[in-house]
Amino acid sequence: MRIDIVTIFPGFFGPLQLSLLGKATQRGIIDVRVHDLREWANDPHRTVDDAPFGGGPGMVMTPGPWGEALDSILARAGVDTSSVTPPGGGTRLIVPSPSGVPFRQQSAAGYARCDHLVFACGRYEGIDTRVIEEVGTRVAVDEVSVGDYVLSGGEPAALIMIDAIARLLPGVVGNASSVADDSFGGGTGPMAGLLEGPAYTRPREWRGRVVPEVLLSGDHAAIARWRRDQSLRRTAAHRPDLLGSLPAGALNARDRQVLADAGFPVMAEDVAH
Ligand code: 6GU
Repeated sequence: MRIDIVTIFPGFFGPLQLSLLGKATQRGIIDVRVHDLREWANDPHRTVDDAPFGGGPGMVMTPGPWGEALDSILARAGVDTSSVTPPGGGTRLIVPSPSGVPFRQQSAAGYARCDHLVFACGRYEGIDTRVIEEVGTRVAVDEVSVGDYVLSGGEPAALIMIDAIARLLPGVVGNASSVADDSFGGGTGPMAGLLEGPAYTRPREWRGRVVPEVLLSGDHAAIARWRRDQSLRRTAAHRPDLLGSLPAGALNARDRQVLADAGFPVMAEDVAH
C-alpha cells in the first residue's frame, strides 16, 4: 500500500519507522512518503494560512498550496483525475478533522483494501473547504475524526489511523488470529462486539497476586468460558454502550447471569432489536 502524507510537521511521522510499521516498511508492505506542505507555498515566507473570512479565532489553511500539493501527489501516483475512485480500491484522500465521520475498526478494514491513501493533515481550525470540494470531484475524499476530543492538528490522528490500517495488511502482524480476536476485531467469533479481557504471563505469583487457577488448568472449555465472562464484565464496566448494540441472540442465559451478577442486568429486549 502506498501512503502519502501532507503536513507542515513532517517530523511528526518519525514513529512510522518504529516497531510494526517500521517492519512493514522494510518488508515493502507499506510505502510511506511524507511531504512538507510548505514546498508548495510560493511566497518568500512560505505562508500556508490566513485569517478566516467572516471573522473568528485562529487561522485557516489557504487553498493554493493544498491544491498544488494534492495535484502533484495524485498525478505522480497516476490517479485518473477524470473520475472518482470507487470504494474498496484505488486511491482515497483522508482529511483528519474533529468534524469528520468517526473512524472505527470497520473503517480501518475498508481502507486496508485500498491501494493508495493520501492523508491531508491540517491544523485544528482546518483547511479552506473548497480544497475538499474540488479534490472530491477527482478522487474519493473522507473527512474522518478519531474521537470526541480536540487535537491541535490532524497529524496525531493520521498516525492513529495509519497504525490501525497497516496492522490489518497481510504480513504486518505475525499471527493473523491475534488481529481477528482483538476488541472491535469485527470477527464473527464468540467474542465479536466485546472488549478483550485481562491477560497474564509468568510468573504465576507476583507481589502476592496469583494468576487465576483456571488459566493453568488446561481445560480449554473452562478457559474460554472464563475469558468470555471477563470480556462481558469489562465491556459492561468500560463500554456499556457496546452491549446495547450486540446483534440479537449474541447473549445467552449464562452471559446474562454474568452481567446481572456484575450489577449490569441486561433484559432480552435490550439485545434483541
Ligand atoms: Cl482527525 N483532528 C483533530 N484536529 N482533532 C481531532 C480529530 C482529528 N479527531 C478527533 N479530534
